[in-house]
Amino acid sequence: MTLNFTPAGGLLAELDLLRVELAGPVAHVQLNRPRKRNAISDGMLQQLQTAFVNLPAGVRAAVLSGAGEHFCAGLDLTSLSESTVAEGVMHSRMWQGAMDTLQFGRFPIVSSLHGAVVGGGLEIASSTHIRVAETSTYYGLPEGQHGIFVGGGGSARVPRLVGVACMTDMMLCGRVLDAQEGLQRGFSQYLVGAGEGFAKACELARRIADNAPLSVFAITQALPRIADMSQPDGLFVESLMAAIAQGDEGAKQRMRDFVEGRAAKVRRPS
Ligand code: 1HE
Repeated sequence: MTLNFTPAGGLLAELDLLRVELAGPVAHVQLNRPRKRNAISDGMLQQLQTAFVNLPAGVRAAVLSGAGEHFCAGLDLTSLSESTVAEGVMHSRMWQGAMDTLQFGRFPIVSSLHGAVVGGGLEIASSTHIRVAETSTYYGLPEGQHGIFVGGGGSARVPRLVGVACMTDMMLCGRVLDAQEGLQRGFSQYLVGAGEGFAKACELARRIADNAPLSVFAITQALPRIADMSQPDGLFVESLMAAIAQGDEGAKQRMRDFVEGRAAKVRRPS
């Protein structure tokens, strides 16, 4: 699916390390530093957070992509100079804050992955809600080889996708997963051919934008928190969230539409 994107204006147009464009309820944010393989400097990280906080109120889903041959080469290693331990902690907290902005923001994000998705690039992808990978995609955590550790929420999010054992292998042994392994293990939910990722991500974002807002809120905000709770606590929160979502007038209309034969049925995949 192709959407008719137009460049965003105002503050969003000033973010020189990103490209931000809008098509109705769908926004597209692109990491736009291809000559450095979209390596994330502090300034770029701040721009990413600024973009997602400042997208217009009408945006209901976003696509995140990377310009050039790779999605993202991770942390800009030139910035990891002679920092002190205290600066290292604050730097990691800054990354974590930006990644929380993506995961727990106002709308779901579909990332369109290709080429290298490594280090902080994988932490960014892991903070999005749906990941579409092209066949060129590969996943790595070279932090282990660089003598450092993940710092952008990777230790919390990556094991929730692929498990602690897989992440340990990637970091200790330098294991790199290709697109097929990434799909099988849970890095991506979709695998598509070369050059097809952005269109697929747009199609999914457009579909997400049609969902009822409180249902989307429950899925993106309540679901990951419930998964972290004990089962009795999670079930209690689930009941509250279910009642809130179904009490919404939009949800009631959708259920009337189904009962009265106006809504689509669930079909077997073709
Ligand atoms: C960079 C970076 C970078 C490329 N920081 N400058 N991430 C990594 O350990 C990955 C390091 N990068 C690579 O392994 C490769 O560059 C890629 C596999 C991503 C791409 O390879 P390739 O052959 O397409 O490009 P290239 O020739 O290696 O790089 C092109 C330029 O981008 C080159 O600069 P130039 O001035 O010589 O042209 C590279 O130096 C530059 N470049 N990647 C800075 N990462 C919150 S904590 C997160 C911790 C981490 O993310 S650690 C993992 C860091």
